[in-house]
Parts: sequence; structure tokens; C-alpha cells
Amino acid sequence: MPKREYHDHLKVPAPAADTGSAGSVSTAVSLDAVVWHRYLHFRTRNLGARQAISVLRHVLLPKMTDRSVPTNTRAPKAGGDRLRITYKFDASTSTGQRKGNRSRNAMSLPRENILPMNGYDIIGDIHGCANKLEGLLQRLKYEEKNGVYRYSGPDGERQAIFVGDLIDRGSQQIRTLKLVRAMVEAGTAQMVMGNHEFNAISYATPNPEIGGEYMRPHTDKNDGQHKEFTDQIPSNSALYAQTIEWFKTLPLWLQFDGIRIVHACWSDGAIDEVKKWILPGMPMSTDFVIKANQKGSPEHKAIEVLLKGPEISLSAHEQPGFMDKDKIIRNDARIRWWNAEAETLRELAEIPKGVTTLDGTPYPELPDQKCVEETVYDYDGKEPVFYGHYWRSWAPDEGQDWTATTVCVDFSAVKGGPLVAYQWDRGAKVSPEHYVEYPETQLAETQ
Ligand SMILES: [Mn+2]
Repeated sequence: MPKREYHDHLKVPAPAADTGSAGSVSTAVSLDAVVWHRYLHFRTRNLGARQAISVLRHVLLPKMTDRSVPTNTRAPKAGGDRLRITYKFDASTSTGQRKGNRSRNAMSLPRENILPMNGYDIIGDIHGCANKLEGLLQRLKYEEKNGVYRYSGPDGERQAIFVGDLIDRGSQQIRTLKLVRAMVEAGTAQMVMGNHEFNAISYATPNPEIGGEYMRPHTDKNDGQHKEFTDQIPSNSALYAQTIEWFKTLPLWLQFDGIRIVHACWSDGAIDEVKKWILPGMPMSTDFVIKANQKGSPEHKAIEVLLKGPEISLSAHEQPGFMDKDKIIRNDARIRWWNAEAETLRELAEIPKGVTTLDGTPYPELPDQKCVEETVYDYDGKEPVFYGHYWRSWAPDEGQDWTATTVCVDFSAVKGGPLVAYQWDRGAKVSPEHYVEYPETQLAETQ
């Protein structure tokens, strides 16, 4: 493996140290998207603003003198990709006089922080299937080094992106968490929150209005869904508390380099609602957790759409409910938001194959009536959006699992399906050859 070169120069305006007198200078740094996300990643470690800035300085501006101190005391704002940092100098430490400072206009940055990625490997819902995760990472040419998987193949710099739902159901909860968290913290991966991580946060958040209750009530049903996690990571353990705090730092969506990632559904309306509450890079607050668990609140609706996907009411369209596999009666159907052209009830509503009406007869075809409100979820963005959540069956179907601008990567790994990734190369069009599954599908014998 070729030795990596970790230093390079990025042309950013260095604080001009002019006079040799004491003073301060402020500089606006244009951050590459990767650096920006790297920076946000540091912010998500629950650092205070000062600590974060000092980390930032360490990462971005390692050639600054020790005594040129960033003076921001507030967190820099995520206004696009620009960041304003003010440096304070005294006469003896102005950068221009510093011996060995080769360039006033270039600062040395760690290369892995500034190089744009050649591509991203977007990985589906894991649900505690650590063996499949390791198998998939190895197929994608990630190698473990010092406890962290990192892309080590021939294709330049790549990063993994997890679409959420690391936990619940599977038998390897801790291994999965440790593996993914190590990658996210080392910057070899990013991750968005899934509904299972959000549920875990809510399950651990006391209800301020009812003593002894939690925002996600500890009912038999909710206990059951969360059982593998709480069995393997007892709620009184330090790991439990640390894990819940880490979940709060996960973003609800990601957008950079021409791609978008969300657990269940990209919705500009839902994103705008969440932006009122959560600043980029800041952890989810308890206030938001409480709001987002109040049925009917805009925050609840936004979280439902982003993490579980939008639904359409069958009864509101005078259609019968259906009985799902678990004999639960459903009056709402999932919306096929990935179908940009969907307009009618039949096109919009996803009725699972083989379900019946309440009296046991096969569910009839839905009418062709036009819907208006629900088409708001039709994805019409130009950037491809990658998502998980939908428990699809391998192999991917065109129009359903992938379109020109939507890519589902959840193929039910914990229910016997493969764990799936989509290898996105910068600028490439969506195409099913970019799907990679583990275990690998046996190809049919050809004649
Ligand atoms: Mn999910």
C-alpha cells in the first residue's frame, strides 16, 4: 500500500501579520465541504465552543503560532461553508515574523481533511448484524487498522456513510456500535440518525410531566422492540449513557458533494422544521426530544417523515384498511415519495404484497383518484438521495428501490437479507451496478 501523504497546502487567506505591533485580525475561511463536515464532526463531540475552536485550529490551522489564539467565544455559525475566526496577536508572534513561516497565503492542512472524496459508500440498516457489516466493509475494500475500518482500496479517498438503524433486533449490538462509532470519530465514516436511534433517545428521556414515565413509554411493545439493545447494554451501565448521548449528536440528514442522505424520506418541509431547533453540528436537545414525541406537533410530524417516511390515510380517501403480516390493522399506507410522478392514490399508496382487508379478502386495487396534498412528498430534487428503513427484498427494483435520483440501501439484513451498500462515485449517475451486497448473491449458472 502506498504511503499516504498527510500534508498539503490549501490556499486560504492567512491572517496578514503586518505591523509587528499587537492587535487582532479576523479572517473568513472558505471551507471545503469535507472540511466543513469534519469540523461539524468535532462540534458533535459535545465540546464547548472554545474547545471546538481550539480543535478546529489544531486541525485546520496547525501552522499558526501557539500564541495566535482564536478569540471567538461563541460557536461559529454554519452560514454556508464560511467560518469567521478572529486571531489575536502580540508583537512577537505575528505570523509574518515567525521563523520558518514559508507562506503568508497558504496554511498547512492535514490532507485527509481537505481532499475531496472520490466517492462514498452508503451502507444500509445494520440492526446489530456486525458480522455482515465486517463482511460488507471488507468487500468494499475497507481495512481495519488500530481498531478503525478505513477505505484502503485503489480508488483514492472514500468514506462510508451509514443511513441509521445500527441497533435493535440483531445479536451483535455492542460490536456494531463500537465499529461504527470508531469510524465516525476517526472521520472514515459519517452517519445519520435512524428511527431506532431516535426511539432509544426517547426511551431514555424522562417525561417531565409524569414522574417515572419516559418520552417513549416502557410498554411491553416498546420494551420488546428495544430488547436486544437493553439486554446487551443494561440501562444502568456507563456504555448505555454514553451511547444515548452519542446518538443525540447524529445529524438527521446530510447533504454535501452533490448527494443527500436521510434515514427514510427527504422532505424540505420537515428539514426546515427541524432547523428551527437543531443547529448544524449541535446535539439534539431534550426540549426537542420532548416536542418531537408529542403527537400532532410539527416537530413530531417532521421526525416521522424524516425517520419513518410519510404515510397516506386510506380512510380519508374512503378506502378500507388492511391487515399486515402481524395481524395489525393499518389505516395508513406508506407514500411512494421516491416516485416523482406519483399523483393518484394508486400510485402514491404502497400496499404490501399479499395483504388482505379486515374480512380476509385480498386487498383490492386502489382507485386512480388524484391526490393533492400528499404529492408534496414526491422527491423532485436533482441530487440523488440515499435512504434505508424500508425493509426491501434483494435484489433492487428499478422505479421502486432506485430511480435516477433515489436509492434505497435497506434490504432487510437482520431478517435474512444481505447488508447492502451503494458505491457512489463523484458525479456518477445512479445505476444498479453500484449496489454491493454481503453475503454476495450466488449468480445463477449461465448456459
Ligand atoms: Mn428504520
